Amino acid sequence: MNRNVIETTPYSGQKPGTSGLRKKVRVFQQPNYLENFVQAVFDSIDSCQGQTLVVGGDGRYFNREAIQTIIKMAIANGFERLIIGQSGILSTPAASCVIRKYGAVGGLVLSASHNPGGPDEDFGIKFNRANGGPASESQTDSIHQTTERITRYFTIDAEPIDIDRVGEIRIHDALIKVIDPVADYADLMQELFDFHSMKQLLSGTNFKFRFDAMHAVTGPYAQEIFINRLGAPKESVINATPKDDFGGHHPDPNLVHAADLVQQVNVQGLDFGAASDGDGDRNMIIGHQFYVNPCDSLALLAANADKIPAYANGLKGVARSMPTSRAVDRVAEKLGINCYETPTGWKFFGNLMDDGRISFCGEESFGTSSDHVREKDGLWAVLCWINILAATGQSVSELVQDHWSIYGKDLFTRHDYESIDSDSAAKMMERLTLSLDGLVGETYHGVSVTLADQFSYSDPVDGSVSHNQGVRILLDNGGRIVVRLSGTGTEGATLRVYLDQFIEEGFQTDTQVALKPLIDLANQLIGIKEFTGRTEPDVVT
Ligand code: VG1
Ligand code: CO
Repeated sequence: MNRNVIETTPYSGQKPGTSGLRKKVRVFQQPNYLENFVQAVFDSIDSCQGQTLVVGGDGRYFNREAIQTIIKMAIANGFERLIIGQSGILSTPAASCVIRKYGAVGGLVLSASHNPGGPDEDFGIKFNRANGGPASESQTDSIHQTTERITRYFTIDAEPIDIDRVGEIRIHDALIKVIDPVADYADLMQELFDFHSMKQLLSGTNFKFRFDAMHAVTGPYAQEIFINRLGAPKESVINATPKDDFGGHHPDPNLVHAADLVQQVNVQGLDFGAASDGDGDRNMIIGHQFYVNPCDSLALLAANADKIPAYANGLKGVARSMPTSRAVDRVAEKLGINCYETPTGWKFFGNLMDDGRISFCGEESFGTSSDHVREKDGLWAVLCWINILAATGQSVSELVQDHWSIYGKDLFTRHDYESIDSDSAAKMMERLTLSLDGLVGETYHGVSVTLADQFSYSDPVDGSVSHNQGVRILLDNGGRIVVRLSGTGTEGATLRVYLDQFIEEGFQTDTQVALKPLIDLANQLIGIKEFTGRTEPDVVT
């Protein structure tokens, strides 16, 4: 094999964020930009020689070019087997499943998740390790350090590979397997759930369901699972063809961006609606005229896990990201299992699962999953709901309201301020952090601050410590304010303010109205208007 050693020079800023490296497509299209990062990933692996690498993505613009580049570099770096999703498609959870199933040393997932796609939009790349989960912080730090001093990368001369046909291609010593991106994942889902009763529900005439794939990666998965295997009518899956620009929309499953789905469910009187994001790891759950907050969804799934065959013997434990409401903690307490609180991002759940400490975990940002893979998994969450709906015969709203009547309700909202000036955002966070010590014991409209700190996480499995994972302000009336800057944006900074409050009655109250005093206090303590000039958030979830 003729391995070409190509000289290169570093780009600054190739630092993976909450979930991989995300930049504008045009940034990735600069000469050697992608190559530098991919080589740094390969250099972070002990040895690529003879190993298996999985490659796939959410089908967004630039995926195909990136895959051709990666194939040649992977072969030059000594990989012996490459597993590639047909047409470059692999949802994030499917990539995790395939890495685990075929004993790969890791995988490259090409996605910027729910961020828009197209020539002027976003691209991203993340490395998942042998357990199928996101690279650890220490590994992404080492990748970043390598990109800052990189001088060369390896590649070979080869014609573009046909990735649209399932089959095997040999180049030099490497075997390239183009696989059906759906089959392994769909088989895994079939092992976990009670497909028999779910099929009765979905193929019957009493239950109407709609899934919105948002022109993103889950279309083919949803068609195979819901329609082919579970017998749902064809019209159950909408926007099912992946497009490289997601049809010009944000493939982000929330009430704003999945408004069509919400309208169909409400106007047509459907029983259950769900949507997933660009790379298939997020989920939104709605019933008729009823929105399920993701924090509640996690708690409810944990409380009802005994109805799902794979989890019927009990959960080992649960975990949630720090900004996620404490609804699942209440379930864990009742079940007598541990509940872990981790920083934002899926990379912190992997160790807990590998160590057998947790079965379910989730984030407020529409992410829920279990130890069947090491990523969050949108369709898995939807299937959990269908399984529970089939087992109980209850509606979405009945299930949630029953849950609240047992556990109480954690009102939760997140306010995002997008594309704010990065320097102002940094100054605002600095000022807030410096003020924390003085906040404890202060009283605002009769409510006192009991704790104010920057969240640090000590991983109980490997002992690593992650500092500065977001500001927490706890109040003596059960309220909580969490503040952090996003690590997935590609333009300026995004401020996320998370607000939650536990209540034991009055569950029908409007969340924004009920949380208004907390929202006002947060705005005042953070100084949002003062530092950013903004008076209203851009997105409220
Ligand atoms: C956001 C969410 C976080 C999630 C991450 C990746 O990160 O808040 O909970 O894990 O996106 O999800 P940030 O740093 O912007 O808040 V995905 O579906 O975008 O890969
Ligand atoms: Co995603």
